[in-house]
Amino acid sequence: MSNPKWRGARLMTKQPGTIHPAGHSGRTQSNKAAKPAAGGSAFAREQELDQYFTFRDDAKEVEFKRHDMPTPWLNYLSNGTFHTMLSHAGGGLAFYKSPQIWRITRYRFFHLPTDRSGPYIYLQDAGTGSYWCPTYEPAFQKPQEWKSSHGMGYTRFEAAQDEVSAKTVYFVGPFENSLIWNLTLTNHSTEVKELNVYAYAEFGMMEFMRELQWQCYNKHQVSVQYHDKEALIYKYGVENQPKPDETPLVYMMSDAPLAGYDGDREEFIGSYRSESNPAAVEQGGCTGSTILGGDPCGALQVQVRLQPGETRTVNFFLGTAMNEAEIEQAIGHSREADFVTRSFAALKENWDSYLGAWNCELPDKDAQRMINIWNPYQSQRNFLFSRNISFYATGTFRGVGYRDTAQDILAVAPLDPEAAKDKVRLLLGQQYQDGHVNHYFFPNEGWDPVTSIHSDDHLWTALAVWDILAETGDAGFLQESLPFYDGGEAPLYDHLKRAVDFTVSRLGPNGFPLMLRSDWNDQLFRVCREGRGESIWTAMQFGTVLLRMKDLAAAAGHPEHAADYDRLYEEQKRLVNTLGWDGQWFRRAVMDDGRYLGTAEHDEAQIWLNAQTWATLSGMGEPDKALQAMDSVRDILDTELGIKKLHPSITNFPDPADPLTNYNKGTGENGAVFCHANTWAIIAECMLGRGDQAYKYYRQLIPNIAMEQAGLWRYKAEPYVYASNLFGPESDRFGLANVSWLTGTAAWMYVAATQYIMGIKPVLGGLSVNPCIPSSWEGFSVSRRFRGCLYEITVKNESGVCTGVKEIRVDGELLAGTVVPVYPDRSSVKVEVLL
Ligand code: IFM
Repeated sequence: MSNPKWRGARLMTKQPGTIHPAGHSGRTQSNKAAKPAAGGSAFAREQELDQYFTFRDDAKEVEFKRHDMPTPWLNYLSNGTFHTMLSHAGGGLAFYKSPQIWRITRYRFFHLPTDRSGPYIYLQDAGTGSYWCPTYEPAFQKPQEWKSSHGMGYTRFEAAQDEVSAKTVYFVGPFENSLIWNLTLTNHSTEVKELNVYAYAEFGMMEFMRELQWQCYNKHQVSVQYHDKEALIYKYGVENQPKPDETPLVYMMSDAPLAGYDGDREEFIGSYRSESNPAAVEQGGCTGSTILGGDPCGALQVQVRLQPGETRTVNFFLGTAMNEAEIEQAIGHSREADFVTRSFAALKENWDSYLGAWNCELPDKDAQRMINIWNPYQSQRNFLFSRNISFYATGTFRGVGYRDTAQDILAVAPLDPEAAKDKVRLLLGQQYQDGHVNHYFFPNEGWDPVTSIHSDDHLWTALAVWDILAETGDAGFLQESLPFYDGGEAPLYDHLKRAVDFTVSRLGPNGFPLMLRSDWNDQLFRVCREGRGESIWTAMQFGTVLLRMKDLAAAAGHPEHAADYDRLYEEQKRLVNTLGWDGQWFRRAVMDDGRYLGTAEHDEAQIWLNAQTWATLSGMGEPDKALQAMDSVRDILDTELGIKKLHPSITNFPDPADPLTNYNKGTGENGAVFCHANTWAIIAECMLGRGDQAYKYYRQLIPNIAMEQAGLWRYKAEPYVYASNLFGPESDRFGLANVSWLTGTAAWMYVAATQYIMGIKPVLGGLSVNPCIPSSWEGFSVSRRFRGCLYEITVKNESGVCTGVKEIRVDGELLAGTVVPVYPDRSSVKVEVLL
C-alpha cells in the first residue's frame, strides 16, 4: 500500500446556486383545459430539449448536458447476473441476481435528496483539498465542464475542473460479476497535479425487506474487512435468508495501489453529513476503518500524481464472488493489464451482435432511432428484470410476472430466440397440470409464488411460442418435455393446450371467460370479486390464442385438435359480436351483478381501449364493427399525447362507496394514457390498413416526441425509453410520464413498429412482408437476420398508399404472394417490394 499519510486538506466549497430550468415556474401547471403543458412551435420545443440532451445515434448513445433533469434518467448495466441501475447523474444501485435478496448497494427510494446513493468517485486536489465528482452529484462543488451519456450497457461521465479532466465509464463486463469503474484522468495544466481519488459505495443489507424491518438487529451481522490483496470484503449474515448457500461475498478493489480505505460508513461520511461532504475526504483521507457490525460501506483511496499533459487510468471494481478464494481469483483477473479493455470490447460486441439482427432506414429518424437502438434495448432489459426494479419500482416483492414476461418474449424472439426459448421453459415451469399458472414468481429468491388466478395469464404463452416457432422454424421445441409446477411433466404443446382447456373450464354464465382475479387490467377484480364476472376482452385474447393454437397443433402433429379450436373460436366470436357489442364499440366485461362494463348506459367508464383493439387483433370483430370500434377510439379516446385507457374516468362507478378503482381521474389504471395498451391500437389500425392513423398513434408516443409535445418539465421521464403510462387529460398533470423502463409497452411497441408498420413479420413458412405505413413515406429499407440469412429489404411507395403489396422480387425474381421463403443455402437475399 502506498503512503497513507498523503491526504487531502480540509476545505469545503460552497454549493453553487441551483439553475432554474427554462420555462419551469416550479409549480404544477393546472391543465383543466386538458392540454399538455408545452407551448410554442415544435421547433422551439425541440430546441428546448436540445439544451438537456442529444442523441448520438452512430454511437448508440444519448448524451446529457445537464444533471438537473426532472427525474433521474436511468440506464441498466448488466451481464445477466450482476446488475447496476445507474442514473445520468451517478445515482443508482448494484445487485447480484435479485434486488430482493442480493441488493448490494443502497438507493433511497422516494427520499430527498433524490437519486442517492450511488457508486461515486471523488477527485480531490491534494494541495487545496477541494474536491468534486465526475458524476456531477453528489459533492457540493460541481465540475466546470460536465456531460454524461448512456450507451448500450454502459454509462460515461466526462467532466473537468481546474485543468484536470476525468472520464469515467461504468459497465458490467461479461468476464466477472463486477461493476467496473473505469476512470481516466488527464492533466491539462502546465503544473504537476497531485490528486486523491476516492471510490465510494454504501452497502445495503442484501435482503431489502429485512433491512427495512430488522435493520437494528441485522446490522450486527454484517462485516467489512480488509483483505491483504488490497480489497475490502463485505459479508452479510444470512440468518433467515431463503438461499444462504447462494449468497455471495462482496468485494471492492482497485488496480492501483491503495492509499487508504474505509468499511464503516460513519467514518467515511461522518455524523450529520452526507455524500455531498464526506468527512474522510474533507478531514484528511480514509481512516482505515473496518466493521464487525455497523453501517457498511466500501471506500477506497488512491493517489495519482499527474505530470503536465499526462493521462492515467485507474479502475475500481465492485463485485461478488462466492468465497475468498474466488475473490482472490477475481482480483487477480481484474488486475490483468487488458482486463478492462477486453471486458468493454466484449460488451460492445454482444450488443452489436444482438442489435445487428435488425436495422432499418426510415424517413422518420425518431422512429428509426427507437426501432434500431432504444426500443430493443429497453425490451431486453424488461426481459431480464421483468417489472422488478427501476426509479419507480422498488424491487421489493415483484419477482417475475407471468403475463408481463410472456409478453416481453415477443420482442426478444427476433433478436435472441434461444434466450426466448429459455424464458418459455421458465414460465411453463410455473404452470399447474390443470393449465393455470402462478401470477408471479421468484426463481432467484426461492419464495413462494403469488398464486392468484387471472383469466389471461396462462394464455399469453401460446403467443410467445408461436412467435418463437415462426422465428426459428424449430417445431421440435413443441415436443420438449417440461415440468408442471405441481408435479409431472408433458410436452410443451400439451402445456399450451392445457391453458386453453383451463379457459374452457372457466366460462361464465354468458359464455365468456370468467374474469377470475382480473384480466390484463389489474383493477377489474373490483367488479368481479364474487366470481361471476366475465371478461369480454379475455374472449378476444382467447380467440387470438386459438388462431395460433391451430398452427401449433399442426406443427406438433395434432391436426385433430384444429376443429375444436375452430369451434371455440366461432363460439366466442359470436358472443363478442352480439352480447359484446354496444352499438358504437365493444363492451369490456360483465360484472358480478350481470351488468355490462364499457357501455354507453353508464355515466363512467363507458368505453375501454382494449376491447376495441383486440376485436381486430383477434379477427373476431365483424368488419363494420371492428372499424366502428376503432373510429370510436379515434373520436373518444385519442388525445395529442396518446390514447386513454378508458373514458370517462371513474370516480363513482359502479358504486360511490366501492368504485372500480381508487386511482385519481386520469392516472394509472383510471383514464391515463396507458402506453402498453396504445401499442395494440397501432397494430389494429395496421390490420385495418389505416397506416396514417397507425403512425399517428405510434409517433405521438415516441418518448422524445411525447416529451416535446408535453414539455420536458411536464413529461419528466426519460426521452429514450417508453413509460408505462402518461397522466391523461382528466388530470391537471396531463402528459406526466410514469413508471418508465420496465413496462410491456417496450415489447409491444417493437412488435407494432417492426411487424405491423414495417410489416416484416416472421410466419411459420417464412418472412411475411406486408407494410402499413403513412402514405407520405416514399419507402424504407430494412436488413433483417432471419433463420441464418440476411434479408436486405427495400420497400418503394411510389403510389403514396399506406398498404397493399403490388409485387415482391427476391434477388430479381418475382415472388408469388407476400411471404418470402426461408433460404437455408443463401447468406443474404435482396428483397424489393413495391406498394
Ligand atoms: O397488465 C398489467 C401488468 O401486468 C402490470 N401493470 C399494469 C398492467 C395493466 O393493469
